[in-house]
Amino acid sequence: MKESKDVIEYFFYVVVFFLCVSCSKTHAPAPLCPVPSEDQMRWQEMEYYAFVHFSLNTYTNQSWGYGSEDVNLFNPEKLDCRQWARICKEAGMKGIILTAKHHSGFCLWPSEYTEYSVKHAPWKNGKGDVVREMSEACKEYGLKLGIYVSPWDRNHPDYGKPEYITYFRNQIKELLTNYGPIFEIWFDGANGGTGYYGGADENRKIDRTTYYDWKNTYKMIRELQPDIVIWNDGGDRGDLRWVGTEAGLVGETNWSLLNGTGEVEWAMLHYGLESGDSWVPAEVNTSIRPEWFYHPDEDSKVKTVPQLMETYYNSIGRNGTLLLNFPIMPNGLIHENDEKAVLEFAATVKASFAKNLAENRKVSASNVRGNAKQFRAEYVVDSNKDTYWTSDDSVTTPSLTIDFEKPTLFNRFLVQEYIRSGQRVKSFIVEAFIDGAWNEVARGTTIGYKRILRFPGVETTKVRFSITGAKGSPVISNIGIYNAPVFLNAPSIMRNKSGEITIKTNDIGPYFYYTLDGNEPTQQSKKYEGPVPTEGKVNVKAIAYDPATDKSSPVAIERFDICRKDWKIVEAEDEKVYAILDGDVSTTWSQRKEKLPVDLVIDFGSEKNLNGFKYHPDPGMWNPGITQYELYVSGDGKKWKLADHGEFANIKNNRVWQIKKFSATKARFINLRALKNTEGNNTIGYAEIDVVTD
Ligand code: FUL
Repeated sequence: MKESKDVIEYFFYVVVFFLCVSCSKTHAPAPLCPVPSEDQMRWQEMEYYAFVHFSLNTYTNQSWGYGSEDVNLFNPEKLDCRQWARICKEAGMKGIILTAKHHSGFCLWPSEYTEYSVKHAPWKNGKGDVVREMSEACKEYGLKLGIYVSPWDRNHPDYGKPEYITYFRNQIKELLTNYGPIFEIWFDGANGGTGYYGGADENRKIDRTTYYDWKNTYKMIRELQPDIVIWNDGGDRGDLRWVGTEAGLVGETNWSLLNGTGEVEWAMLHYGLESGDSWVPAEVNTSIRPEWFYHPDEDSKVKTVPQLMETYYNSIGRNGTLLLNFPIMPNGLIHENDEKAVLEFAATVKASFAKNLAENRKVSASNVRGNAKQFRAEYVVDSNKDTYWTSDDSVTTPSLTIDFEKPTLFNRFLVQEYIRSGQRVKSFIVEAFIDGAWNEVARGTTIGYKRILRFPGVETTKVRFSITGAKGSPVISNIGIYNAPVFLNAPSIMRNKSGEITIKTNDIGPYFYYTLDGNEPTQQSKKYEGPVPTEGKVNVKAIAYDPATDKSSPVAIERFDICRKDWKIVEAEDEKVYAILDGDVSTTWSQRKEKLPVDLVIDFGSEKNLNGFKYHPDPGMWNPGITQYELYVSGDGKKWKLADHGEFANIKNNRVWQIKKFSATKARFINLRALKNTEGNNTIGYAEIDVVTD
């Protein structure tokens, strides 16, 4: 009896064992939390969408409106949101985020709660509504609509008081109720400071961690728009994160994870946090021009295709989305240069990823989870984002081999994790089988939703993708191998203090051709053989040309004002200060004084007709730049007159040339007085100083 019971028990355990084994073979890997929500998934798959910056300060050439600008300035005689939507659609974008209210507080919709809006502007006799026109244009072009609504409001008298929160929520409610589905809401991190504030004209500080009571605001938002994703750089963690720079790149290592509470340091924004307890993926926001709002001086500074491709690889190619901004012109349209650039960019992206050389190729894996069909290696090349290859739980470093069966040339490797199962991969390598051996072609760290590696062209019959570190069994949904067209970068053009022009590039091997008379450079133009001496104002245009491929770069353009040869920095303690006149923004100088203000006095050597000046902050992350300034002029260095004062609004996040114009004045000396800096201390950093003369 006992024996037969033992036998039955034995068989029972055998059956259970086999059941368990076969079950474990067929089960998908358990999700490695945190994982994305459905809203975050939908958003991530959009990959690429637009920002448009348009407000009253479009009419005053400012980066940030102060809140006192006259609503009568707002009269975009050709405003056409359909033009914006058409361009974005043709550029392959999936949505548009509109600055419904920027820091000036001016509302692009006729808000019930303020008089500072389109309803008092001459445009359409106060009957216009840009948000409405944008939402209709998005609908017509099949694009999603997003809303930027600035928490900081430099116009509102109550900003800083609890009453403002009710006002702010009422505005959010209007925007999320009256314009259809909103895919993303954007709360800028710039919060508090000087402003008009209904005439108070003062400095107002708020505690950005508590002032807005984000928790309840989020609750209201999610009730009004259950599918929305929230971007917030200012307080409580939203659904998405800023990447710590507006220059158009996220870290090569990019975890879509952060901790739900606690301080977020810069590195966490840029690289994510491997051990983070919440899914907070990265959105890379950058402008197609240096600045966010339209400035006519930047018409020649629209990013070129190679620059935009660089941004593409550094955002979408690094597990981020790309939010690319168009500044709207005062007439209400996107400038033709921006349209041309983005359409060429779109065509280049299309050409680069036109043919997946791995598609439907033979693939074998070192390990397939439970040897089960539903996890087999071929799923990485089946063009289906819902199927994947994965390994046994015990195998975290498997590899895959893709067999081209004939020599194939490629220079891009794209890989995607099935992120519904969590972000798992910590590192991987790509190898090519050449002359009977595996040779490393490239290596990467994190993958996430999408990772693209670039490298010089390699010809091979077989490619091996090996995961070298992962948090669990890797879950890979897609692999793409491409041979993308390669471009020459537009060269950089600099003029040093003595007036010599230098032209250079990081690409290896090209020649340069240039003109100094405003004509377009070609191979028939002057060939660059070394520094070119120049005097006075010059307009330099240059191209790089590679004889090996017979390809030219886009045209680089720089307009230089008077030569800085005779300029002296008054009371300079050492020669290092002249880094700020050497034409190279990567060489910098800083001065630290007991207290603010901090002066920088320059003697031009002779009288000049000034009508503006230029300041480039230190492009490095930590050296403070000037945020509030006064610019004094003098004929003798003793008697001074204030020529201009104002702010360099957004230089902490976007360290680009700041150009300020003022009424023409004669001067031999200027004093750029720094009243405040980005860090609230007494150190002031400079990369370059220049002037604008008539
Ligand atoms: C920044 C703002 O201060 C800029 O003006 C711009 O709106 C950019 C997208 O965010 O922080």
